[in-house]
Amino acid sequence: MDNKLYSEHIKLKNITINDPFWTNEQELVRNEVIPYQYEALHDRIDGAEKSYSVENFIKAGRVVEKLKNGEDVPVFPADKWCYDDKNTHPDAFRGWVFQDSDVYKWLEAVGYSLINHPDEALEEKADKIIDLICAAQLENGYLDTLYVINNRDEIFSNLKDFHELYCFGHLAEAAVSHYNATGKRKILDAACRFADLICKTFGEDKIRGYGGHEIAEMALIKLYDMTGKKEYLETAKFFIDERGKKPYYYDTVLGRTTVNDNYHYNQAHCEPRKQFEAVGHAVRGVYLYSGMADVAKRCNDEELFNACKKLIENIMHQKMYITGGIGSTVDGEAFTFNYDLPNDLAYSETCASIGLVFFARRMLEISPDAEIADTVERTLYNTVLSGMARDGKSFFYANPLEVLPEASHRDSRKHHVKPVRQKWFGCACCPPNLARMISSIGEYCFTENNDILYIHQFIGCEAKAKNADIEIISTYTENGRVHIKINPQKEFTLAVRIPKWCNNYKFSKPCEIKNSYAYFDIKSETEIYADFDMQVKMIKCSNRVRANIGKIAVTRGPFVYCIEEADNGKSLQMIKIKHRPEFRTDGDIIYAKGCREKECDILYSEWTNPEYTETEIKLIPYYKWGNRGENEMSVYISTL
Ligand code: FUB
Ligand code: ZN
Repeated sequence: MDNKLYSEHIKLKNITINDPFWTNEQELVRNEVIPYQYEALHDRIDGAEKSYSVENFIKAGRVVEKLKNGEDVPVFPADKWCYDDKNTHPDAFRGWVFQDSDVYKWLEAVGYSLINHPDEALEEKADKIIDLICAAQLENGYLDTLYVINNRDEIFSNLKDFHELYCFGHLAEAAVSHYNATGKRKILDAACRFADLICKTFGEDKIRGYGGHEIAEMALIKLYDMTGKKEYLETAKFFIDERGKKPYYYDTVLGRTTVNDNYHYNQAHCEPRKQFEAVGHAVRGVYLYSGMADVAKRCNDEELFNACKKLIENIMHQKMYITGGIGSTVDGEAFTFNYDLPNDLAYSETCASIGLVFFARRMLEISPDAEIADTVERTLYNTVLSGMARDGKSFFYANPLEVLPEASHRDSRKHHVKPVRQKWFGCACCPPNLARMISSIGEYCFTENNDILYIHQFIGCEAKAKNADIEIISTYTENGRVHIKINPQKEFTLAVRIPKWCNNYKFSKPCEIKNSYAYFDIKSETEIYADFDMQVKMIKCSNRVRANIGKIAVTRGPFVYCIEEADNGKSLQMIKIKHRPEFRTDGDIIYAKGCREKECDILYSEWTNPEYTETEIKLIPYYKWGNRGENEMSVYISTL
């Protein structure tokens, strides 16, 4: 790890996306998701689960006003993860303890969207939300509606469960995005005031705690990068270094004298720099690892970077679905053990894949690695996009690789596996996370240092890099073709990722191939055509994954494919694909020769050769599944 080679991503304000595939996704977010979520946050969507988020900010604002006027404010218990409207006093906080974060994520997405596409009306809505948020901030900078409304004496008393540092993290990320978009400081100043309070509260000779749901680490780094205030970096590093030290803070605070809990769920079972296997709640994990990579880079901390490297390798090689999903179990929304990747029970939370992209991009900034960039691609084009319906109006939280609607309805172990996307969720972390990810997709395409510009993702855009103006004209998702125009201000090296899925590629200019990047010396205005052959492939999974023995998955370019009942009839488990079938493509549909095994209702009978009928299997990209009503779906197909 040589700090001279550290890179940065190109910031959103220097990128204009213009891509036949992603522009459409961004427009869906801008025109559908952001307005829809605004309504959801205000509880104005019929039939959707209540959010209460805006209501909580309004209530907290009233409390702050009363406190300023010296009026009495009632105290309500702050003792649950979720406060429903049946058993909650009308003036008390409602919803999940982290409900504020949904507003912040919406605001962050709005910031990115405004950078891409100025919109006065949307900016006005954001300003109104910002006024509500800022009105809910206590004089000392504290800002979390749960405690502001319910019980100000218990602030920071349950860091393990109650998400104050998590909500702070999302506030800070929203603030940076909004400031970058508008130059307005109101929410940024509010976030910095809360950050200052956090820095004053936590540290060596102060409270030696850390958040049960990580994100404050990477959020503090965003504030540090923006303000240069070293306390933000120090506190982010403190949160990482303190985590998992014995005696455990979470035991100490509960007055426990013996270690009677294990904190794998919170990645607090041991010090992060000694963590080499991804464990616990998957979103928390990848948010922590993102913060670790951020700190490793800024502090040139090789030990921390090595832990990050082991963690990402463990994820990519043993704990990630072919779709880029992570977290195999609903129990704790968590990673399980190596090669445990069940298809029908998969949790694979949308947020976890988004967090994996955050982590991967930070790793690329430290050290370019085509496998990590491939992982970003795998994750974005599959699990991230499958989280949102094609009309942008409904969402998946869990992203299974096999669905039988009857099982989802009748087997409680599979209640998390929804056969159709939901309008909204009481715990609505995923939809606004998707909105911020898709709106900021440009930040995942390039990294650069003074000498080398890396193109990791082939998304059509115009970008202002350190040494050049770049234009990418891309039909990558359709036919693997990318046209790169470079107008350099000085000589530099351009490195273009060669996707792992591609066996045959061509570049129109001479280059040196090293570690799956093609390196070009750029001395003057240049155009490069890259052609990546988008062959349809059958992919096998390690035979250590029990669920996939005798099965294959079909991929084309960055897309993983699946079969759905709407195209192939019920009982998808009867469909068998031939060993090396001829594939036929029509747009983004793939057809393959296969057959269907005859169904047998007798539970047990003596074995005979199965009977088959020939059939044509129709496959669609995984991210598009579930857009035609409830039906069976499977990524893996049995081979004949
Ligand atoms: O705890 C906040 C969010 O709720 C997590 O990131 C999600 O996994 C869900 O548990
Ligand atoms: Zn989520």
